[in-house]
Amino acid sequence: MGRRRASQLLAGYRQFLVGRPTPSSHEQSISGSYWKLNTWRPCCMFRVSVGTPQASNYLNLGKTYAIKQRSFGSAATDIRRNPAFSKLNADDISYFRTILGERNVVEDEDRLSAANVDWMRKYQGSSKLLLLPKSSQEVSKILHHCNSRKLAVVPQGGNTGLVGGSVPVHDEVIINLALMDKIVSLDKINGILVCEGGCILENLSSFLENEGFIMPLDLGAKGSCQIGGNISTNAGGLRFVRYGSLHGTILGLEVVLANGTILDMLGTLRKDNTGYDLKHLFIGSEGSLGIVTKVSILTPPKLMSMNLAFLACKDFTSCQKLLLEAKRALGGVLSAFEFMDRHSMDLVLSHLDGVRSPLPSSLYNFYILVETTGSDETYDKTKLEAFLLRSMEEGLILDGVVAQDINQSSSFWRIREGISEASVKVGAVYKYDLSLPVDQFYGIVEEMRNRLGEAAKVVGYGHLGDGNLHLNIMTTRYDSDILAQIEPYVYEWTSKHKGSISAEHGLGLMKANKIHYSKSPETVQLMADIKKLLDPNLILNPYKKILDLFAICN
Ligand code: FAD
Ligand code: 2HG
Ligand code: ZN
Repeated sequence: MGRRRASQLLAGYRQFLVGRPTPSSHEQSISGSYWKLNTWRPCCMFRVSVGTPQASNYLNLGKTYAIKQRSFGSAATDIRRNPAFSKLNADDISYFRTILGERNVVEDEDRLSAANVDWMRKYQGSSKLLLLPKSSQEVSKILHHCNSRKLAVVPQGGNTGLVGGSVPVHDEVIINLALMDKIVSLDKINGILVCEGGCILENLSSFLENEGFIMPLDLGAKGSCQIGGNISTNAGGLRFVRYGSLHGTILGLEVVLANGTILDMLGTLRKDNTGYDLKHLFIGSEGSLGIVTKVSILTPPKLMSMNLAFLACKDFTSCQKLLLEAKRALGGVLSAFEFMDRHSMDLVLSHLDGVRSPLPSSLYNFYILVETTGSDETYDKTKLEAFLLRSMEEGLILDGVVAQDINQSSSFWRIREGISEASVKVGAVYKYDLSLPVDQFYGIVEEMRNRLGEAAKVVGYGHLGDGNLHLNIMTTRYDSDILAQIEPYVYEWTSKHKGSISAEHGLGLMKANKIHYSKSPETVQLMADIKKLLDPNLILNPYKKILDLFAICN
């Protein structure tokens, strides 16, 4: 892009501060500094049919156990029920009623059918019981009972997970923390929030923003996902590039173990080197080691100025160079660097109502969203301007626009955050969430597109700033021939390029038997030993995470 176009773009540029909509006024106020991205609730957005699995195979997991499974998009949808687990009986139900009360022991079919199926409507269980505890003590009593009776359980949060981890495979008892949604405390000097595990992420964000802080994580599912679910999946999301992993921002946890022990690790200290830092075991453990009931989290201060640029690039090399340039030029104010290809844009424009491209004159090969968040309006603006100008002069950016107000910024984010929602509207979607070195990032998308030809729509998007690619492959219905062309190719490719087959979504049911692509046998064995130590009866979220555990332990 020449200097003329660059100056046209920058002429339209101005710093924007947005006011917090209050119940009485939705006016944006220049004196305010509140920023809110879209608040849509993904669970309510759509329902799709997923087709019927047509093939099955037997997966041999070592000498000790053979598990029958059907496989679509890695979904092990027909795993044999572990015969060691008991079946629920009337005495169990009565006991749960005595500790939780009648209302919070749910057997209602409609409520159960919603809790039995995941957000994509791809994984479905047949649980007969949903429990809604109101305190850690109630969770403890439930687990103590389930453990002594060998009743399998599945911890469930907002049920927005994308790997089938949050729904039962068979008749596991569902324990959902939705009623444990209290804020316990906020240290306003240090920004340390303590809350219960069932708090909805967006509610925590709103609470904190009123108090001058923000949550260090933000994701498209914020209106439904729970902080306990975020921690259990070690969710990444849109602010990771700035605030890093939950392994860094979580200061403490309270966790209830399989036998009902309440493990108090709810520290609020930044530094504490007394013994092993066990909370890290539970961050990302996907409900397989314990139920996260309370959380202590370090929250950054809310900063006053935010800018969002929506940029177009001609090729992936330009996107890569732009990332380096953004890190160099924007340094500490860079708060998001998100990426999507033209196929992702096309998908969103075709499937989501009311979405328009901010750069409508052309469909470009690649799009990047660059967000800055800082405390000095003039300084931040100068930095962004210099970055945009230089990048345009170097030809890294073909076209671009900077949001002028909160509506524009919300509409830019809607495109990026709407890709998941659009992907499931096609019919069947095979989702891969890969960590890759940035120079290898887009190679697998092109390879899959060539490999599948007209048979599927292949889109690539994600958190380029973190080296996290979302590869989504869509067809009108699930098909074993398509799957055979995708897997194990994608996993082998990722492993060969020293990537990870799960950057942020976890293994869940989808990748329960794929861990070896990213972890050594010795590492997996130690994980199995830890699981056996903490959950000897394997009641917590069985058949997920590391399917081999099931084999190893039986
Ligand atoms: P659930 O889906 O209910 O559960 C997820 C896992 O955690 C399950 O294994 C479950 O057993 C376990 N679990 C839940 N609560 C607890 C608890 N209290 N204790 C122990 N285990 C528990 N993920 C990202 O990382 N980054 C993103 O940017 C992102 N964007 C998304 C956008 C959309 C539109 C959608 C639908 C999903 C997105 N996700 C993203 C995936 C998902 O939202 C996250 O994994 C989220 O952290 C899951 O939280 P949840 O409360 O819905 O957990
Ligand atoms: C995102 O970054 C989420 O939008 C979802 O992690 C990715 O749906 C997906 O594949
Ligand atoms: Zn993501």
